[in-house]
Formats: sequence, C-alpha cells, structure tokens
Amino acid sequence: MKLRRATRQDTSMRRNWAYGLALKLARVYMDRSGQRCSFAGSQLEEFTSVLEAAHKVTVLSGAGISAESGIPTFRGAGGLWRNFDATELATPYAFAANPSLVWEFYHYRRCIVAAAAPNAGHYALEALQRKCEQQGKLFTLLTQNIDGLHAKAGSSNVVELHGSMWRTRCCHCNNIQGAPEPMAKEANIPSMQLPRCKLCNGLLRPHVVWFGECLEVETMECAHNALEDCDLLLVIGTSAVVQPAAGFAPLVKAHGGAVAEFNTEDTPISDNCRFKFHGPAAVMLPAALGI
Ligand code: BJW
Ligand code: ZN
Repeated sequence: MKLRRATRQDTSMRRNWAYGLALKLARVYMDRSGQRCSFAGSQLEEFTSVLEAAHKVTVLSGAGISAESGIPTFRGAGGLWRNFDATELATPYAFAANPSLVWEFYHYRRCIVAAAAPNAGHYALEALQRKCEQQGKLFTLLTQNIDGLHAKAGSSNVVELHGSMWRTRCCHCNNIQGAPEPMAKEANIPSMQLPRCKLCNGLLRPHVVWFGECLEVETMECAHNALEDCDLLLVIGTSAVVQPAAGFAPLVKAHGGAVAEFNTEDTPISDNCRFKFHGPAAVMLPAALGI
C-alpha cells in the first residue's frame, strides 16, 4: 500500500471534524453529567463578550492540554514512570546523580510525543491566535509544556517557559543543539554512550528548566510583556503549583484583567478566576471559544 503525505485539506477536514465532535461532546457532557464538564450558559455569554472586547489576550497552558493527545501529565494519575515520580526526575540533582536514568526518562517521553498528534484544544488555540491577529489584537501563548504540540498545531511564537524536549544543551560549553540521535532505548545507558556535544564532546542534557533552575531571562521578559495589562488570561490544564507560572493568574487579576480557567479540577488559582470551565480542554476550549 502506498502512503501519501497528509495535505492541508486533510488536516483542515480532520480539524473541522474534531471541532464538531468537541462541540457535540460538550453538549452531551453538559446535558448528562453537568458536574464533570460544565459551564453555565450565562458564563459563556459573559466570557464571549469579555473575549470580544479584549485588546490583549494571553494564554498559559500546562500538561492538561496535552492529556487528550495521550501525553501523561506531571502530577496525579499518569505522573509515574517506572515507579519514579516524574517531579523527582526533573531536577539537576537527579541528573547529576544518575544522568542515564534521566536521559532514559526523556527518551521515553520523546517517543510518546513523536507518535502523538495535537488535539482539538491545541487547534482551538491556534484558531484563536489567527482570529485575534486578524482583529489586530495582541495574542501570546505561554506554555509550560516541552512537547512542541502547540507549534505542531500551527501556533506561532509560542513562548516555551520550561524549554523543549526537542533541544539539548551541552553541560560543558552550553551550546544548544537538536534532539539527540540515535534515540537511546536501553536502561542503564553507560555515561560515555549518552548524547554528547558535537563541539566539545561534553555531556548533553535536555534543554529544559528543572526545579531550582531559573527560566531564561528573555523568556521571562516575553511572559511579563504578555501579562502586563492583558485583558484576558486563559489558564489551561495546569495544576498551578509551579512557580513562576502559578503566579501569572493572581498577577493578571491584581491589575484588573479577567482570568478564565480550563481544567478538569479546581486548582489553587481557581479563586482568582472570573470564569471556570470544568472539563477536558479538548472539549471545553472549542466550545467556549466558539471555534
Ligand atoms: C486537565 C486535563 C484535561 C488533566 N483538560 N485539564 C516560590 C515559592 C515556592 C517555591 C518556589 C518559588 N519560586 C520558585 C520555587 C521553586 C520551584 C517551585 O515552583 N516549586 C513548587 C513546586 C513549590 N520553581 C522553580 O524551581 C522554577 N524556577 C524558578 O522559579 O527559579 C527561580 C527560583 C528558584 C528557586 C527558588 C526561588 C526562585 C522552575 C520550575 C521548572 C519546572 N520544571 C518542570 C519540568 C520541565 C521539564 C519537563 O517537562 O520535564 O516543568 S516540573 C513540571 O511541572 C513541568 C511542568 O511544566 C510543571 C507544571 O506542571 P503542570 O503543567 O501544571 O502539570 P500538572 O501535571 O501538575 O497538572 C496538570 C493539570 O491538568 C491538573 O490540574 C489536571 O487537573 C489538569 N488536567 N487532564 C484540562 N484533559
Ligand atoms: Zn559542548
């Protein structure tokens, strides 16, 4: 059988189908199990008018937006890998103690993401960006995710707060490179067989931000510019426990902007949110954004 590359038309048909399904599901969820997936009609109307009136729209996404693409989240169910807590492997101490284990963890995650596709939530944000830009509004998408699925859905200028699993950095000379080849599959990879720098042969590490490390200065500047005076912040699929991103919603609320949360559960920032859309992002985003 001959395989052919997906055309733009295929992609757009799939996208429209996903939107239709998302909207249908939203109604089904609202009708049949209101407490798991819900937003009041009046809330939707008010949200729509705030969105229409907004001049500056900012989005913050977290692991929950990629959950329906089959990517495990960090905390809660799915946050475990081979009995290790994902958050315990995302530290410079874990890498210093056992680089092979941490590399294996990232190889494993890269394999999952390589086989995954963006979902209706990612596509709804891409469509929102296009709409905002056509209307001359300022739009910024900040993500804590390192999976690259927003860009794969067509979003542009995505600010990757915690870096990318598709880039590596030399521990010795700091040179930034692409994802390592070949993909290591085995457990207990000997240190000399770990991905090495093309320039100095130093040990490479994932170009991501681990606990206790600072976000890049330019990245923080982009985030601050996007949050300053923004009229509406959408906070999607994040447990809102990791700083600095956890502080974004209170910051926007403090300067009088509106915050809308899209999550399957309440989070520590829920009280700062004027709008709460409870349910899977892939269903609730297309429904709330009318896309
Ligand atoms: C769905 C869904 C569906 C599921 N639809 N929703 C101030 C006070 C206290 C501590 C600190 C502080 N400032 C800094 C710190 C230390 C630390 C921190 O915040 N610690 C706290 C945990 C206590 N922060 C840092 O170290 C940061 N650096 C920094 O601030 O530097 C300056 C500084 C350092 C030290 C002290 C003081 C200042 C760096 C943080 C880097 C985080 N890195 C990681 C790993 C990145 C690489 C990788 O991916 O491997 O980033 S950790 C991990 O958590 C990852 C994520 O991006 C991040 C956030 O997780 P996220 O996205 O929220 O995912 P989950 O799994 O937690 O939540 C999923 C959510 O989705 C849930 O709510 C679900 O309900 C929901 N959901 N399905 C919608 N279908
Ligand atoms: Zn190097």
